[in-house]
Amino acid sequence: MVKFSARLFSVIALSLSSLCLAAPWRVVESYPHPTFAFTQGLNFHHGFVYETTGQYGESQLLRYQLGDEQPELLHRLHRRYFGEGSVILNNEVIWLSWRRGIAFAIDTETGNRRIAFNYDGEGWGLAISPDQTQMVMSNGSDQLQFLTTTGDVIRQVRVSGGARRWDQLNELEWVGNTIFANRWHTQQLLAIDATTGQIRAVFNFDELWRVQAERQAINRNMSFNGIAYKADSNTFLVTGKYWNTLYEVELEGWQ
Ligand SMILES: [Ca+2]
Repeated sequence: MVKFSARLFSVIALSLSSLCLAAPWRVVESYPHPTFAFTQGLNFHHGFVYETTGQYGESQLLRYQLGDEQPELLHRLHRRYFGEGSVILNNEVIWLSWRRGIAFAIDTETGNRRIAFNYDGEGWGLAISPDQTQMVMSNGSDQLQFLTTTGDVIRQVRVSGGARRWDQLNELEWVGNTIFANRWHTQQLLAIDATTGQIRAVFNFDELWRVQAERQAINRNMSFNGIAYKADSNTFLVTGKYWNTLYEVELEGWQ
């Protein structure tokens, strides 16, 4: 494990035109992250990270423990599918396939695959409610769609806060009545009221992106993405596409 420099413990201030939603975060630990992983879905379950990745021909379901250098490959999608976000439901990983409209279910023991359900439009991020009765899906817009666990649409909410448009919603995580959302091509993490869609807090992770840019030959597609709740410590795991580091962070001011 890599010990972290003290400068990242500083609070990051973000000025928003009409809002004061910037919220503090700090790194408490850092771990290796596979640099071949175009991170789309990040989950933490029974001591393991379950990560789904994207790109045609490179979409994989990985499993590893914090600190592991070599992830276990549970499943690889055919090259016609572009993997996206995922959740864990019972003993399966439910995994979106971007524009294909298919949510796959991968058995975490056998790696076997079946079709869980079909969806309309694009599938980007996915999260499951704490009571495991509903899912929420993003599609790259500023809308969040709530689904039953079998894929039926329950309702749709527009994410809002101030005058600006909060589109490009990507990877998701659901904690209590808050939905956390990455935004594609930004280093922002939003904390959103699950009932109303109102943004409660914005965490700006530009500082982590700069650290990664010093460690790796980083480019614009290596966006901050991936958020998983670690309930035992009330912390969050975050990373970015192709980053070599997975960070464990504390988030404040979102409840
Ligand atoms: Ca997640």
